[in-house]
Amino acid sequence: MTDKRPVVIDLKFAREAVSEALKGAFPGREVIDLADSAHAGRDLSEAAYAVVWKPDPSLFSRAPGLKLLFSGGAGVDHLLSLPGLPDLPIIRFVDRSLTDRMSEWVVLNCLYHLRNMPLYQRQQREKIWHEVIRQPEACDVTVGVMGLGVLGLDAVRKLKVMGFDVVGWSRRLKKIDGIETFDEDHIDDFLARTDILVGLLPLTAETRGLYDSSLFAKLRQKGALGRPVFLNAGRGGSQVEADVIAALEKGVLGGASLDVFEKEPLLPESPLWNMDNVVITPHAAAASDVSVLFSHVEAQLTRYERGEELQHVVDRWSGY
Ligand code: NDP
Ligand code: OXD
Repeated sequence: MTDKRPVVIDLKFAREAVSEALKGAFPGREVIDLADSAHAGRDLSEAAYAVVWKPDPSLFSRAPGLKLLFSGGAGVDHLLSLPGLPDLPIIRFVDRSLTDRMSEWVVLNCLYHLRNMPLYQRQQREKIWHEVIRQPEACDVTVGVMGLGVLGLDAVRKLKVMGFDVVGWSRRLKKIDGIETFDEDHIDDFLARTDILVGLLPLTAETRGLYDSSLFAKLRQKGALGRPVFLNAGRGGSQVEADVIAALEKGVLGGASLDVFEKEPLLPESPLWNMDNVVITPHAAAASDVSVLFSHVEAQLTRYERGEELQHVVDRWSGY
């Protein structure tokens, strides 16, 4: 195959970022950006490829000739849940800078809770000068990372460099130097070791609602931090938010950092906003760099049109 067939863009990202990144992207190929009003009602029957983030499902009936679908992010739950999704290869976004940013978020938030920052922030607001005497070291604290894929593997290595004791959990057992790992059948052993739980799982039928009261109750109590802490930057659908709130209120959890929520944006009435020991970021742990995304898509299209094997193809059966 040698022809450069058109690519449709349906990315619910910041408009300026997409428009800027489209300048010079996909040389020699027609680009149909559905956010551009000039393309409203446009015939998409010639389009062969689509780059999407939370697309309008009508895309699939409007563009029946699609051959490949590219996710604008690492996660693909936004696509797999869509009605009328055709049975095409889905390629997800895997990128060094996205991975680095996620690890920054994870390390930052682990350190934030380790170093009593929620308390010091409150003291700062109240002009209180009081040093916490009991200060555990990173090596006294076990960080348990759920999900040892592209993001989890990078995060565990960087947490280790910071001195944390690190354990990891994934569906299939992984072998990682210096890190104790557990498979899906040994989740309770993993949780019993964990002081700071880090969620980096995709949202699938198996991971939906996984972070609930019964899971929080299995985390190590009376560890070096006193009470366990919960971090989630995977997907909000994996957390039962009412249970997160209850666990924080009852002291089963000593703190949390959440980048993802059951419903985004987080509703103004959520008690999470006002909890001193909770850090909230607006699904911003590791946003896609749109220029890099388009370069990744171009690289995969070159492979495809040369008849080479595609990379980062989603396993539809597993859901990630
Ligand atoms: P990968 O597909 O590379 O890794 C997924 C990991 O989760 C694998 O280790 C996999 O196990 C594990 N896993 C999946 N299902 C289960 C299960 N049922 N039980 C146990 N382990 C399971 O994904 P990435 O690391 O690239 O990304 C993870 C998620 O992070 C994305 O799907 C997305 O939802 C989220 N994300 C969030 C961002 C943000 O800004 N907040 C940015 C980017 C991504 P195994 O290794 O055995 O297959
Ligand atoms: C992603 C995200 O999946 O930003 O890449 O959530």
